[in-house]
Amino acid sequence: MSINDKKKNDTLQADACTACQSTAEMITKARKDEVVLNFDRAAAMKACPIGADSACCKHCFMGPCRLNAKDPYGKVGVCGATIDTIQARNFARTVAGGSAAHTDHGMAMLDLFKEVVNERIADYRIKDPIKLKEVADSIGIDTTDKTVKQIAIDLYRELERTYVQVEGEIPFAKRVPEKTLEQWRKLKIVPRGAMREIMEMMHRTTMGVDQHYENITRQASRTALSDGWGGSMVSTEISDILFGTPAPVEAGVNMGVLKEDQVNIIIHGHEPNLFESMLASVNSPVMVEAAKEAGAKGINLVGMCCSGAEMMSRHGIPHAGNFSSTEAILVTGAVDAMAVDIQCIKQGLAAVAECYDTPLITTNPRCHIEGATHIEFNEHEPKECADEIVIKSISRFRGRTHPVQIPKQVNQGVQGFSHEYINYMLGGSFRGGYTPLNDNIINGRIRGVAGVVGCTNPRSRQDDGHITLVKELIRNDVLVLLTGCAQVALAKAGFAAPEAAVFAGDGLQEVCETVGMPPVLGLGSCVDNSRILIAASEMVREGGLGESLADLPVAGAAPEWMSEKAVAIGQYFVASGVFTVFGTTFPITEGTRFHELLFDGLEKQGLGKWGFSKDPYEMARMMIAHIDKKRKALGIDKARERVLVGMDERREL
Ligand code: NFS
Ligand code: SF4
Repeated sequence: MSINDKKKNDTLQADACTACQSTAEMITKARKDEVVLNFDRAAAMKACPIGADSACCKHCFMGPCRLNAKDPYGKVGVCGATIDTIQARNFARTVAGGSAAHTDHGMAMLDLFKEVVNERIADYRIKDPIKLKEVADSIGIDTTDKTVKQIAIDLYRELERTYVQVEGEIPFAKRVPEKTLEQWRKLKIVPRGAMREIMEMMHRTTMGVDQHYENITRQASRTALSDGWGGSMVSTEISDILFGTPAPVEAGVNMGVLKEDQVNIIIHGHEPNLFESMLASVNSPVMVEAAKEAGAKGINLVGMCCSGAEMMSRHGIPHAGNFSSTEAILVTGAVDAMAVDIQCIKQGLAAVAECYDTPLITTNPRCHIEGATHIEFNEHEPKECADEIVIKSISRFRGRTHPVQIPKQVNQGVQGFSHEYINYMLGGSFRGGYTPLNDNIINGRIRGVAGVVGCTNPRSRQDDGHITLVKELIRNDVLVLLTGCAQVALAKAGFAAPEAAVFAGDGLQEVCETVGMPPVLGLGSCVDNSRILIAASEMVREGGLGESLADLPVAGAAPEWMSEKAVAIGQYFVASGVFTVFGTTFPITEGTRFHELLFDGLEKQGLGKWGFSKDPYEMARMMIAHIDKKRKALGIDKARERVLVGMDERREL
């Protein structure tokens, strides 16, 4: 970008870019420092309108072909492909890309698990043997009289099928409520193995293969389900087994978690193993001593994005911010190293890191970045890489030349609500049944449950969509489950604190106050969206709320999404039976048959459906209307009226 363009962008107020005060402070500083950030690049890069409508195809080179979204049926591609084929193929490939990311991450976790079980890695061990047994039991592995190691070996072998199985159903299909699974079987969308589904998806969307949008979408569902009930779920369950199942823990969030007088290291990415090893390394006496010698009071390890959300949920590690803030935080001048692994890592980080002499370190063989230092993380010798990152950060601290300006905000809150804990907290026994949650829904104190997830996107004001939507939902007694960047957005806005229950409607507030929980529950990273699927399945199994996932008074949303992974998540929620509403943008041409299928037709097949609105209030309205529709179908709409009248009467007294 030229300096002139940049000056033009400077007129864009920082506050218009973000609802996060610390990020706004850093945008302003960046402009003074003449450093270009993601927000500036978004303003300079007008989104391609044809791509935004998903009306173009470059799957072969008779094209690339552009159709006209204003007259969608007025034209076809050189091969004759219609707007519906083109959109369905684009959508399906997005799902395949997102699913590949989650399942490859999950498979890496399973590889790690195998090495730990076979005692080839000394640095990690099975931390939660109870969860190990539960997961094994849940997919029909006989665990009686078996040692932890035997169960672990059996579990490894079974879960490997999630990826490599050629025929049959993935192991976690056993967790799907029967009626939902029946529907999937009827539609032939029960996933075999993720590799097979993704491969077939890529094949079918290449030039001249599947040219019926309904058939393409069916395979997109199957592929997405191999992520949600496959790769992502394996990732969550194995990470819990290896590193511990989260339980509520207090954590500080926002840029103020950086410390001026300490060596600050940021870990940003998605796999917990790098982060776990960094934790060991920064606490080792040798490293702490070295930091002190360099004049630091200590070493401060903080997270960003999804692995940060996971570590915050599991161990209470401080979290510095979500996706849109990863460049802005470098502008503090206080970051002595940023180490990254995979996913959501902007290449733009390299240029910003260079401006502040912050070492940017890539660690995963899958993700190198031009201009960054690559120190490969080997889980057999994790200390090597982790220690080197710490040493680099200490030397950056010693030689700090840039003035340091750290925004002051830190928001304390409670994180770490695994589905196991949600049930326990609401009055059940840890790892028991879901009766209390169901009871509170049936009696109307809780109207329904919403999962609000996904990214931030510089195409909409950072955090604003998340906060506005969630405020509306809790005000209307909808219990909100959060993951990833959404979880961090709400934590920064103060909603992870139990005191935030005052923003909830009367019924939800009463439940929150009784148990001492915040009105929004943070579950961890994006792969931990699988916890929402498990919680929803438990609700069905518990009884009283219908027989399939599609019967539940629940809804999902990703108000500020940007990643292919978000579309994969959306499609596995939809295919699981959940109404899922996206904000910011949606790659589709309205008024087409494909649009009709996603936003209506899928529901008629017994699945969920998509919704879209740029307005978070409208998103909330759509979700609440859906929840009420489901309550009515279940015959529990009257109960809620009674509870609310009861609360008013109590007030009067
Ligand atoms: Ni999930 Fe989005 Fe990335 Fe995490 Fe954040 S941007 S799709 S929330 S860090 S994966
Ligand atoms: Fe054009 Fe068809 Fe080739 Fe796509 S596959 S680029 S629509 S000719």
